Amino acid sequence: MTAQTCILYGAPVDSGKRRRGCLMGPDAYRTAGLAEALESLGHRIKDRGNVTPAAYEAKPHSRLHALEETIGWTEALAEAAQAGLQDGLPIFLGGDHALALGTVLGAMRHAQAVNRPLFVLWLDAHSDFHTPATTDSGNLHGTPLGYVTGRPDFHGFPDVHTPLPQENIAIVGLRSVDEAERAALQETTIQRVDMREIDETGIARPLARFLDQVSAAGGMLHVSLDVDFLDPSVAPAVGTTVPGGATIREAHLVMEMLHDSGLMTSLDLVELNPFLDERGRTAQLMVDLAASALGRRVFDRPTRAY
Ligand code: B3U
Ligand code: MN
Ligand code: MN
Repeated sequence: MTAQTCILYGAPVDSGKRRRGCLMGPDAYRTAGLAEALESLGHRIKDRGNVTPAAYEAKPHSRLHALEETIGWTEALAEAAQAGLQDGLPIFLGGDHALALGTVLGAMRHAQAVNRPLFVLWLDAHSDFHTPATTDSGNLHGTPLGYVTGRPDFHGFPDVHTPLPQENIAIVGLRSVDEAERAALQETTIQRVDMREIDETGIARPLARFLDQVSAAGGMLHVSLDVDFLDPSVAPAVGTTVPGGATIREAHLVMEMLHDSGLMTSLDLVELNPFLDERGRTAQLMVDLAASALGRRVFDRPTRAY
């Protein structure tokens, strides 16, 4: 296994929705031993502490929750992601999914600077494809994929100069998609793997298809893991529980395949709300999944096609 330099950034973003608690995520991951787990796999760990949002002035909005704060986070996290990618494999300890407005933007800037295509694997019950104009909830954690693909109405956010190509995105684990998102997604070439497809074919097949595409293009791969990708019976520490999610075994298999592919270049761990956890079990599971993505395994085995 190749040793990596893993760069940890706490991203205590809690502005992407109304229910509070994700700001405690970075502390929970550190308490659950993320750095130690990755270190024991032979990696070098640099913990750069917590990112803080760029200065902002909050204004009252009738529809969008904490818009200015989320813009401040987007600016700061895009810079952190760019800096982290220059030095190793950045891992963002969230924080809610609004943090990905910044981390994916930073990864896009980095990929452009090194002249490589960027791919995004979105492991989530939701499609997070809203724009500020289409969201019913006003919660900006439901918008990052809309933002990075260049959808309109992200006023005040950093400009997305070159949008992420739709065909470079796969969303896996879908089971809660709003009508406006569904209509917009169906007009795109974003790869959508819902729970029905996972039940019918297993999770390995669609994932292998996507990883082959990343590999063939010589791409970088940003992975965004939302706690609600998992079934709430095994990962209760999340505000937006949707039954019928991935099992622990499916999630580990995804992470193990990511490791075997050698393609992952940055990782978000998002939506952990430690206030809702049961004796730390969700934080621990997320740490274990990160460890699988960085090479933890029961036995070595030859790489094989799926
Ligand atoms: N699509 C809904 C629900 C949602 C999106 N992301 C999460 N929940 N975690 C919305 O509010 O945009
Ligand atoms: Mn999400
Ligand atoms: Mn979600």
